[in-house]
Amino acid sequence: MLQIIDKLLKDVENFKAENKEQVEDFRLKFLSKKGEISKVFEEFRNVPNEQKKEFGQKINMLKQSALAKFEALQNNLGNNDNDENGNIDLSLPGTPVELGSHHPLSIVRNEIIDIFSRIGFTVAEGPEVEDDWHVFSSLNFPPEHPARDMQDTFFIEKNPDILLRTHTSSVQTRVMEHTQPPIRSIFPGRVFRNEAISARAHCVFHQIEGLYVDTNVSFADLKQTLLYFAKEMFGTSTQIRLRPSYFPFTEPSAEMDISCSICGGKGCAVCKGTGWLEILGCGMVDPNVLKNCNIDADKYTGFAFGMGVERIAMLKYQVKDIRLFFKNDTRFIKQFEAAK
Ligand code: 2NL
Repeated sequence: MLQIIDKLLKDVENFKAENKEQVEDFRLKFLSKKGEISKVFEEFRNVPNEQKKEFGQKINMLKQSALAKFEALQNNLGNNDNDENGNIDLSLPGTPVELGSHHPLSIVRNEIIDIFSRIGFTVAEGPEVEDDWHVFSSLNFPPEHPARDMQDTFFIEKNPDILLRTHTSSVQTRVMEHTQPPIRSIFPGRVFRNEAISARAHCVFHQIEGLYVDTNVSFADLKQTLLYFAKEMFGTSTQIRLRPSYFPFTEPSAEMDISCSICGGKGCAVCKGTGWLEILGCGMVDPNVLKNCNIDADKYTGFAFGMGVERIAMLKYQVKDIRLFFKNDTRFIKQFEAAK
């Protein structure tokens, strides 16, 4: 029986087909219910137990090589674009390349970067694994501030000085430490918080912060810059309002709302009837922060702001669950914008 299998292996290997009929002959001879390989499988029953392993492997190999050969024969015929003289027809259309699409978070991030680039902001990036100084201490976080808590911050290997950044402000500190004003930059990046994952919160998300430091930078500059941003991002009829707030690194601080882009401010389900949507936090850079970064706080002032990219994308595209951005389900992510 081993000889039969070896012979069949050779026959399969040497089989040549020039047309569809011959490919079908191959299938009938080797792979059909009454074909040679089925016969070998039937014979297998009579093989003594101690030889079953060796025979079984051989028969399976024969079947696999016949299947592969069958596929190869079919492909050869299918892909044969040559004419009867063997010349290739170069006028045939090529196989189309399927284009991917941009992730909705990339689309929104690029749009925000674009809007601020048009008024002279540059882009800066920095490390995701940071030290306490750049994430907290330089930014005026008191030692006992709750954001430093294990419950909010991911620490690396029990070393309380090495952590995953909880905001991109650490990049601003790095830029200010090495650059004298004027500074006008935005800082996009991934940030990490030790939070339970839900429809509204994720432990990894994206921020874009902005910083403008120069002589005579005022709260009016902050308001005008953010009004320009809101109108570019959400439409020219968008209005903004600022509500007093608190951040350790800015004083005064505010939260900015835009008039609801869905109902235009009349009140709807998205803005919960208020007509306003909160989109970012901002304020005048606390002089302590400037001093910590070797910038003369008597000479210079600055404003800063920060926003969550997921929040803006959820508003823009009416996405109800933040987890959709991280699943990489192509049925979701291909809906937004085709790659160009
Ligand atoms: C928010 C609020 C904010 C900043 C971020 C900042 C950075 C430096 C100095 C001063 Cl280096 N401020 N960033 C300021 C105000 C608000 O983010 O809710 N973000 C999602």
